[in-house]
Amino acid sequence: MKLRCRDHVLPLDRTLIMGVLNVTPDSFSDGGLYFEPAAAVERGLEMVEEGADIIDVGGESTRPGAVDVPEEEELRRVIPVLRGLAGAGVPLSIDTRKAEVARSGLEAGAAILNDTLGEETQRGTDEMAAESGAAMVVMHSRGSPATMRSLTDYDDVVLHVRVFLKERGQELERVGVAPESIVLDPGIGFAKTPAQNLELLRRLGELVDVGRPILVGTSRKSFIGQVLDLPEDQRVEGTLASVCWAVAKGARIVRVHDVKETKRAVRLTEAIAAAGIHE
Ligand code: HH2
Repeated sequence: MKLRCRDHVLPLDRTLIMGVLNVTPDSFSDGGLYFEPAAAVERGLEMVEEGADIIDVGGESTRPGAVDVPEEEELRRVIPVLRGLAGAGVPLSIDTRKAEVARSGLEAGAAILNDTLGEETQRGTDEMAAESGAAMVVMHSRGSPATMRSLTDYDDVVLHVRVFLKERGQELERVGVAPESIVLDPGIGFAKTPAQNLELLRRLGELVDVGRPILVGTSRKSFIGQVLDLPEDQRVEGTLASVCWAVAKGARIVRVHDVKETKRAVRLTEAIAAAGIHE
């Protein structure tokens, strides 16, 4: 399996690490740290040094309860950072809920659209991916950051997310997105209870079975805090446990803040998975 995103073709026979770069004052974990474009570019380059295969640039927090960011402000945050990282040698991804930000992000050099709208239908980005050759990450969510906490009723969360992702993948192919440019993501923490997040991870194999690469984003999220009773700045070990579990279950891309630590943990997980196969 390969991931095609504009000029880049990334092998998927090993796990890809997507480094999180939030150019926001209020993201739940790194909010405020990289709000200045120069600091954000520096952190992006540092993550590439640490082994990130993709850098995901976002200008609006999606944490439950986050306030909406006007389009001009979101553009002001992300565009200089995408431009500044254009020569970094790895594909850049633009994490946005707005079609106009996605369009400008592509113009500024992004090769991946990270579509976190989920079941919301005001998108308009599918055709952009088809026309530009960008890859598209389709993430499951419901409602908006303001409402998602109350939208957690599912008969069976895994089956629901599976059907949604499968259908979105087919829809993308219908508008002309290449099959090798489509990535599916259960949207850990988006309109899910802590128990539902754990169940999605436990049964991740049912999503892998859809037959497209799966991206998992658990990094420092609150379900880890709930299980371990730890604040956001002490969730690295919990993140690594969840990432290794996801990789063992077949996830091909992991979205994380702690790139260096994740790289080491994932390499060991892969070594275990491959042990004895080639002897
Ligand atoms: N999680 C977050 C944001 N974007 N994109 C994908 N594809 N999958 C995810 O799980 C995902 C995502 C939320 O995490 P973070 O960026 O750290 O926080 P915030 O939204 O507060 O900026």
